[in-house]
Amino acid sequence: MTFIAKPKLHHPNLPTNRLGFTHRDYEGSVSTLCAGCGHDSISAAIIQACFELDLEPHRIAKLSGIGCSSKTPTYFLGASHGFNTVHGRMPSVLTGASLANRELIYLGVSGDGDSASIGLGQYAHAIRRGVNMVYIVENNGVYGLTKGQFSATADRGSKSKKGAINHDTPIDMVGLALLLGATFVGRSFSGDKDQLVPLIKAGLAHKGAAFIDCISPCVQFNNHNGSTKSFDYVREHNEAVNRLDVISPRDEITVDYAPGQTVKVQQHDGSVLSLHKLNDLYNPSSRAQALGYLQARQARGQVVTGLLYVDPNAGDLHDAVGSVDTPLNQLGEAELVPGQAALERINAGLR
Ligand SMILES: Cc1ncc(C[n+]2csc(CCOP(=O)(O)OP(=O)(O)O)c2C)c(N)n1
Ligand code: SF4
Ligand SMILES: [Mg+2]
Repeated sequence: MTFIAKPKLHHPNLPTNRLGFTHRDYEGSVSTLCAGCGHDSISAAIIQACFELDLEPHRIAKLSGIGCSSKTPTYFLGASHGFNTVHGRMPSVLTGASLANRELIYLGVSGDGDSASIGLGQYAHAIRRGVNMVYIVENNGVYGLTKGQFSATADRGSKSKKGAINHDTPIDMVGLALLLGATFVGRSFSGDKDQLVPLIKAGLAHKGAAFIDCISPCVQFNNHNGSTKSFDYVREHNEAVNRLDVISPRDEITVDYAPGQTVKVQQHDGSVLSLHKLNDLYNPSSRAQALGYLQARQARGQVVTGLLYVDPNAGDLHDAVGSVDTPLNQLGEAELVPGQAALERINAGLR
């Protein structure tokens, strides 16, 4: 059994958002993942982010590949569009869907195996093309679904549950996203909802390729001594660069941050990203500094979390290819079959 339907009954006075939806309207089926799996916490954060942003569930399309992480879209946004692709192929299916209908909000959910192993090429091209999406990797360093083999993000020297040592160099998805041109790059930890929820909200408000690497311990195969993706390891080595809130412009803005500690970034949809800098030297608007900071902290054994880089004026794939605003399935015959004269003009332009 892959899912269990949730009982319809719920408390009559659940809080509602501006659309009149409760939290339950953003949930999916009952999770069948192992109790304590980090992926379930990420699902809860996605539900909370969409509830708080007052998103209409039918405007969201959630896409994933194969893995425990890629199963999770069944457990949130039950009233949204969903597509479970072949292993590692989520990015190209999402790219196609986005080109066909730019009115939907695209959420790609994947695993470290799905995106850093078999799907590495797919991941790279979706990011470098600036597909307008939030791409979340639920990163546990193993193939959880197929019994805990090391994935390509497993740290060198980390130990499997059976005691094997990983000798390969890990792929840092965050460093790679920066190199590939992602215009929003963040990292968080499944056990840190206070950081993760605003990060997802900010990613959803961003126009362009937003990438979030979320360390998500696998309680079955990667939560033991010697693992660098366990709850204890990440808690001990976490270095948060900033704290952020996403403030919708419809809300009265009541910010109580001390002067000089806040960077406000206007997003394309009008929402404001407010960064509270814990480290005065950290500047999330510099790609080069983000890369240097990551590597310097990594050399000290620290896992940097927070919003590492954002370009608030980023464009996306639609801008680059000049695609039509109207979803393709709403175009009429006149637009789809422009006739002989138009064909001749195109052919002449290619000669
Ligand atoms: C083409 C193909 N190759 C291999 C598999 C077997 N397989 C299923 S899930 C998976 C790895 C999943 O790992 P990850 O994406 O990290 O997800 P997790 O289970 O750790 O959340 C593999 C190798 C498959 N389903 N399809
Ligand atoms: S095997 Fe690991 S990743 Fe899969 S559901 Fe269990 S704890 Fe989560
Ligand atoms: Mg994994």
